[in-house]
Amino acid sequence: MSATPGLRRSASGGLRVPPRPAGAGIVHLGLGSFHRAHQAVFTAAAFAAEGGDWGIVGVASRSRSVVDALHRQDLLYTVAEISPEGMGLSIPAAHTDAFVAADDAERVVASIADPAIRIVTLTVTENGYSSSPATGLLDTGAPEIVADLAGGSPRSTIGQLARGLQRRAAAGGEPITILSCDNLAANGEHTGHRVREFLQELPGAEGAETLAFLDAAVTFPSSMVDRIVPATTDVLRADVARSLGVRDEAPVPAEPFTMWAIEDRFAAGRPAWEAGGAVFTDEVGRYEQMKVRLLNGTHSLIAYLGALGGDELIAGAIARPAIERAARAILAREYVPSIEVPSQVDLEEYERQLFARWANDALAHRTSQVGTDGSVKLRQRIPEPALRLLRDGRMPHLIALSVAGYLACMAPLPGFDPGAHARAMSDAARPRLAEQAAASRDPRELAHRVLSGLRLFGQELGERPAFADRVGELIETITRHGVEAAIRDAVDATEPVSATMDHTGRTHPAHDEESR
Ligand code: CS2
Repeated sequence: MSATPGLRRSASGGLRVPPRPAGAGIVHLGLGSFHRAHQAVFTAAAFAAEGGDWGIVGVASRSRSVVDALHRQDLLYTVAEISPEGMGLSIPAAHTDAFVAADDAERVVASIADPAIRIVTLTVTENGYSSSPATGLLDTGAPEIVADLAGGSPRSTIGQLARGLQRRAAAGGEPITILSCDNLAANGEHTGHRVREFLQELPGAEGAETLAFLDAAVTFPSSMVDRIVPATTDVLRADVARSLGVRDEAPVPAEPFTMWAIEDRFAAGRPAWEAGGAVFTDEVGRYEQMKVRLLNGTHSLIAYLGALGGDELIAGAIARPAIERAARAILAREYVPSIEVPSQVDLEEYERQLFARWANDALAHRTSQVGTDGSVKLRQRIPEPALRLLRDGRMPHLIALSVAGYLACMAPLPGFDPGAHARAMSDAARPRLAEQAAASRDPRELAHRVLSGLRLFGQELGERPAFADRVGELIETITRHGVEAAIRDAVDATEPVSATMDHTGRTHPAHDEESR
């Protein structure tokens, strides 16, 4: 590909385009904005510090626009770090190639089998692992899995991994690491199990050799990733063009904060990602739990309540005292008591940062983006902390409010208009939820149908009728009296916690955000 005159010219204009790895050692599935503002930045930092053939071959699943734009720009793009203080630009040079899986499915398999590739990284979203909502196991009835099991070029991520590893095993079995970077609890284990389940489904002994290879030479470390990355906009393209003096068609906006905690189990080496600030730790499970509940769980609450209240942006939503009150209450009373804090993390500082990150109004992070795909995202975020309280005989009122907000946005009952931001949220479950809403006489029935009938948030939460009742009540309050009344109802109903458990398992007096 020819070098982008623009981005090259910008280098002489002051923005440094760093050298990049000569060879590829990583295949990345999911060439979206998040990867380009997170892992690619860490990989560029690792190369600057230590060199190495750790270039990334980026694979987009279907979308051609980013791949085409990147090729026109010599695989370079800008990361725009945006805070209320201003915008900082950088160019992480980490990619050595990019292609679209839907155009070249065979190449995905060949790339995973290529002995030069030593790591496959994934950002395919919570949706991309083909797991059954009810059992959590591989959904062997899902059309893409049925097709991939039947043979031919795989289309699902799990099929791509399994077929790529199958070919790699047959071609000599060089060790390799598969590293999930999605917001799932125990994401490494989860990925490894789904790949094994796929191989076990293959007829006869077809999967046996690959399963033995997996045991001997493939690792699936877990990792916790964190950086808020909104969708790119034309405004950002114009801002970047003004600052650089040239046009970048694929810039990525991101907050300044970034974090990556990784389990150090790599079968065939790894880049020095610590050069970019990554933490290698045995406590990844704790980091994941903390992030998926405190950041993502509360994010969902803010997004649904904000959208219902007419807020386009997360920053606008959290600026409302009622929503801030709900966020502080869910953190202090329902999420923080459910986690074990990693030993290197100062929880108070982490929470302080969360509120500052959500309040970053220059970032333009939309409530509809965070609210999208709630059916799969909430499944990661809410059932365990909710069940922990329910088992204790306590009602998780704020988690119930999150689910009520979600259903008010996604499955409005006749006569209720959730507004434009709720309508802009997409979710594969929308048609099923709309059917349930149409068949329900009232909010309580809707909540029961979704939680206990569809088991949208898992088996166990579906067996808690009191929780569904509470969700139904809160939907009723939202639709009759508005979001603020529902927040008052939910927050006033919770009791402040008296103690939380620290990472050592010891309890200590809770700092209840509400009382600050
Ligand atoms: C957000 C996340 O869209 C969402 O559901 O909660 O994308 C969040 O911004 C990232 O996980 C931050 O690391």
